[in-house]
Amino acid sequence: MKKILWVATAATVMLPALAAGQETHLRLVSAFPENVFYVKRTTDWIAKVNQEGKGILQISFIGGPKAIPTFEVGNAVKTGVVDIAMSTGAYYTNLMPEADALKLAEVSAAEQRKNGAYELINKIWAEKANMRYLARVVDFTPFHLYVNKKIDKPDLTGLKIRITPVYRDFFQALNASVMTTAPGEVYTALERGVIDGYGWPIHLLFDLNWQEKTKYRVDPGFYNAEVSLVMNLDKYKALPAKARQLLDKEALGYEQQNEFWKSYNANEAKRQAEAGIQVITFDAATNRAYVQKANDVGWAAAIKASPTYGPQMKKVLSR
Ligand code: 173
Repeated sequence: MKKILWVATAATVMLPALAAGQETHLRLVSAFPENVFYVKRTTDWIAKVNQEGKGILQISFIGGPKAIPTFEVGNAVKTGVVDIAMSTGAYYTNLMPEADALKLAEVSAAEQRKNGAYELINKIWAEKANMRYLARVVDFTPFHLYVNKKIDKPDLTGLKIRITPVYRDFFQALNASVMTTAPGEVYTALERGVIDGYGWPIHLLFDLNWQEKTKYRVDPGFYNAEVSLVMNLDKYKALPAKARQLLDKEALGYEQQNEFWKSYNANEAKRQAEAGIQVITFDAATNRAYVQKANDVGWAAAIKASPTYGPQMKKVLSR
């Protein structure tokens, strides 16, 4: 009797412990500052994953660039210091130049899943950065040049512009002098007059208070801002099947929200106008040539940096 009781007690105590042992815990960082809207969207997504993943998969948000500096996030994922990052490829070109080519995509993330681009990206990301590319969570979003000095043609001679790898070749082709910084350093650089402008998407100026220090936005925009979830490949491969299936499904679900950006971006442009940011634009032919130049310079740089994969990426990412 005594023995039976002991066995029963042990079973009740042990079962939940065993179940908990099956639960996978992953750590996620953001390469963007914590007050940027991308982080709110991602922590909302994490909450959903954790709700649906009880006993299977739980994700913890570790923090933004204060936890891991923006340009070190890629390496932290590659080496497994963290499991997942929400980042743009431009922040981890130190691992592979191909990372920055996702900005050149003219086909949506949904189309990339169908036309072989997603497989190609995963092949390259695995080979060069030990990463699994989970999902693209920003799409349909142009980048713009923002300036504090009026220009009447696309010539940035004499202007110092804050960049990341996204804008480097294009702005240099427009004769800018350039300076690379993480987003977290842009406000101070503007305030101190260290820069005359910067590259950034159409959205999220207000999250960082840059509207206070920004006079003009140059239209049209160019490229297609990319922000994605990337994961340490060893960690991904080692996931229990149930956890991996759930993660894949939830990441796809997040990516499928990308239509959201269309209306959000329209509203952000309106907010900028209301905040007094004026639009600089050129005649139709100059505008066309400006966007064409961005694309030509972008692909030329991507192909030069990656003679093998650059052309393959161009084939599946452009129209
Ligand atoms: O920091 C940047 O300007 C940048 O490269 C970027 C890329 C994607 C989304 C937002 C910013």
